[in-house]
Amino acid sequence: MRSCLAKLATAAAFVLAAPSALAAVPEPWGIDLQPAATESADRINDFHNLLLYIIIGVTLFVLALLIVVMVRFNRRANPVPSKTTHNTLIEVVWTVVPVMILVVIAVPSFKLLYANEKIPSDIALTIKAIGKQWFWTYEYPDNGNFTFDATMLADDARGDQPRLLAVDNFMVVPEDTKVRVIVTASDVIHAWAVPAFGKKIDAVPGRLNELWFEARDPGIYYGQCSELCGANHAFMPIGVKVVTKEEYAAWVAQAQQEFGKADTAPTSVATAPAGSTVR
Ligand SMILES: [Cu+2]
Repeated sequence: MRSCLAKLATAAAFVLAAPSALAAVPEPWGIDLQPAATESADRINDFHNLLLYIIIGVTLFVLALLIVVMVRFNRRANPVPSKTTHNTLIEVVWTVVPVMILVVIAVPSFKLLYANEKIPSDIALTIKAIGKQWFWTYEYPDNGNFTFDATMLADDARGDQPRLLAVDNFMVVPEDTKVRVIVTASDVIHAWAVPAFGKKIDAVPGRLNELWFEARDPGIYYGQCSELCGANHAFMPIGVKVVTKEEYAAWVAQAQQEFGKADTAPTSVATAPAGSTVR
């Protein structure tokens, strides 16, 4: 009992000592994308901005045409309309120009897709995320194969964490490390998504999907289940805590003590090992 309390104290100390700066959360009245925490998210933000410039140009051009038509060709200004129905040059132009715009969009789009989807060969850490109704289970096969659940904390228990995003256990990863997340589900389709990482992938029962990220800065990054999965879909947030490599090693040592092995993962309250979340 005493050692159990000591473990809890260690865990609490770790949580309190860890960087408390919220690195990426939705903000009231926020209109832009969350600040990027990975190179993938940088590229997505850049592509988003490119599209924004293009769409502003197209919209202003169409607006200008509309104004010209309304001013110069209204009934009063132009009482006798032209009977022209075809103009080969303008028809070629309004076909070719949009095609060229689409090509300008397509090239960086395909490059971005490839860069984001291709799993790098020098992955340093693999974590498995399993979507369940309605929480996430994480397994750390590279660090002794421990496993734990991450459930949402209710309003009276969330402390400083944001509402509906607060979790009892963070998925902890080291900074500047290429992490692969293998994503699956045990009941229905969920989706693992963290906007600041620029990552989102479906969690499909009986199937392994994978994504990767390399977070630059320590901090806490939140996401949500992004596939409608049932009544409590809105209440299975994803909390990722990025820490320094030393802090990660300390967390692993403590997590190996605190959490059960993935191979004997509890499926019911009766077999839940000490320290795991009982529900
Ligand atoms: Cu879900």
